[in-house]
Amino acid sequence: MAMIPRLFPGVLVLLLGTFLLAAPARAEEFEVQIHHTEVLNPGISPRVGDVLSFVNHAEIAHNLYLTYEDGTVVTLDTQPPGTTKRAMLKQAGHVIVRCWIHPIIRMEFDVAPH
Ligand SMILES: [Cu+2]
Repeated sequence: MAMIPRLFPGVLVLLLGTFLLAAPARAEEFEVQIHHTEVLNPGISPRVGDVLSFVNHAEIAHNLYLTYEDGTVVTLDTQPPGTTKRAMLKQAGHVIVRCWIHPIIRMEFDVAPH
């Protein structure tokens, strides 16, 4: 009977260790600022599952879209001044961010596998 209390903490530590090893890496969020004619690339190195939050610092609306390497396009819809749009990165590989309204806007980065 006295063995059970002594074993119990050990089992808990084992369970906790298994849980920590099995837990997926936490997703990160990267902030990207948009101005009138450019998206400021902060030199991000995101992974699949991470989130990019685009903050519109311009006094004009933008409508950003992401193009993945396989041609998949994700549109973030119209983004009025002062608003933030978030995009969760779905695929590894090269991604290009452009604006439907202002073709001069362009930002590129690579997404690492999770
Ligand atoms: Cu724009």
